[in-house]
Amino acid sequence: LAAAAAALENTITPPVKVEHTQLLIGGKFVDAASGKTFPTLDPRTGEVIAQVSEGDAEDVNRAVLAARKAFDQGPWPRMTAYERSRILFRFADLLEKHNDEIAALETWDNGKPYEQSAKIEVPMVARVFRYYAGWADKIHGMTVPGDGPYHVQTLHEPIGVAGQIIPWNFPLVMLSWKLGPALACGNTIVLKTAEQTPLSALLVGRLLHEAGLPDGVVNIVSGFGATAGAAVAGHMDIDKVAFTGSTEVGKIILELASKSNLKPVTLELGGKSPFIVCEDADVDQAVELAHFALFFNQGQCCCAGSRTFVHERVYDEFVEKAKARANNRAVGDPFKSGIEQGPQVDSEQFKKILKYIKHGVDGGATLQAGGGQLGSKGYYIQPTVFSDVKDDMLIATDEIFGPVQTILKFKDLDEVIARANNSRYGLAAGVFTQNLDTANRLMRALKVGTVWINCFDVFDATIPFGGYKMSGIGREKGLYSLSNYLQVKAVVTALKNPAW
Ligand code: TXE
Repeated sequence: LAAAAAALENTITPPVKVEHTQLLIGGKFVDAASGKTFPTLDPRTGEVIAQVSEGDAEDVNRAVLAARKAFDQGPWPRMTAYERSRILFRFADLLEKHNDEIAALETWDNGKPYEQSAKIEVPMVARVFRYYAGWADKIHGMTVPGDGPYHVQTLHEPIGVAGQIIPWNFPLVMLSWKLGPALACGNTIVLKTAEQTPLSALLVGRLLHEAGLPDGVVNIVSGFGATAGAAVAGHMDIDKVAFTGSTEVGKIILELASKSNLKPVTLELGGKSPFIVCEDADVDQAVELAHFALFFNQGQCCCAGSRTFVHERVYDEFVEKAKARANNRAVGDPFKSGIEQGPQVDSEQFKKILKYIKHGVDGGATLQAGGGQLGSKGYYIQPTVFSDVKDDMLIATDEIFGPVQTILKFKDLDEVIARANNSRYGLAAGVFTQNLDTANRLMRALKVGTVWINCFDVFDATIPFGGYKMSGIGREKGLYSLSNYLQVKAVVTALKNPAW
């Protein structure tokens, strides 16, 4: 750890220039109406990367006007679905062409390892857009056998102007899950990025236009939640809102939607996902997968396997090996090759995580590894492992959203099912077993939106994702997300001569 901390003193210069810092409205980069800007910070140092235009309610209004015009009068919903699909395919090609530049911006703003941005996330974003490009010309209604002398059909129409509010943990991946289906269905969009990570979306916004997207179809407003975000959720002329973020803010979004125009809402919120290691597990493999399930992306995953339940028969061995694995985790400047963990995104998250680590220690859990800041600048946290965690400790009930693994012991399946389900969240679960009956039982009993069996964080564009309980409403990705962005219109035509 001392060597890792010392290495943090030399900050690597990111291999990219920041080109876009203004809002993207009506196909043009423009200043905020107020002229205000806010700094976006490098999580490695806390230093300013760039000043970014700070959108507020007035800018959201401008963006909605542009999106409304593009929807009501522009070519996007009117062109053939095949043309829309070709623009999205061209955009995916441009993402690949600019892969390294986009990845560098993402890492600079967010702190995640560059190799993760460049080899996993930007390629995944291109894949998501290709997936939805493929759907664009396969979205259609049905002919329905009505009861009377009528020809009954359904038209699947775009909803109109979609408002989308995204978080900072996967800025571009979240953008793709939201823009992909909305665009394939022919909607226009006002996207509010997270205030911590505004940069990559602006570059990608330019590429969308280079690919041929008409002006006003995608408008990007950087800014804060209480101003720009609330203006999106409460807007009278936005027809749908999709949000990913905290459960607390998810409730505010629903309220703003209901108090304004009752726009439909999809929410992807927090989690406290169980990762269950059964007695037949190969302990080495289970340790590695549980480690990945929690520590991936600095632990900043809504679906992180943040309650590691381990069967008593393998518990002691598991704890020893989990501790060793955490102590071996490569933490450092995310631009350095071979780094597994960079800094947390900002000082707020950093302080929140340290507060939970203190709760863990004060609450009587056993600190096996880590437990504090790494180095003295930026927002790096030592990979931390707690054992002897009890269900009612705050570290076992709350979303920590950081590199803190909590290990709990269990005796049998009935018990672990009840304890795993005893959470206000229901986003995901991991199950590690070689026993088919155990896997079958757990996959049905767990009240969560995704169960990963002998794997974790598998996120194809094709697989629906979303939560039970307070983890959200609706599903993103896959076929399921298209219905979030479509209206179904029933058309009933009287038949003059029903006989033939
Ligand atoms: O989330 P917020 P924060 C969880 C995680 C994290 C905690 C707080 O536990 O520690 O939330 O993070 C916008 N009206 N997740 O504060 O505030 C905001 O600008 C409209 C889980 O960053 O929910 C940003 O764009 N919008 C999560 C987005 O909401 C508002 C990912 C998310 O920010 C708003 C992130 C308002 N009143 C955090 N207030 C996941 N599910 O992956 C804020 N926003």
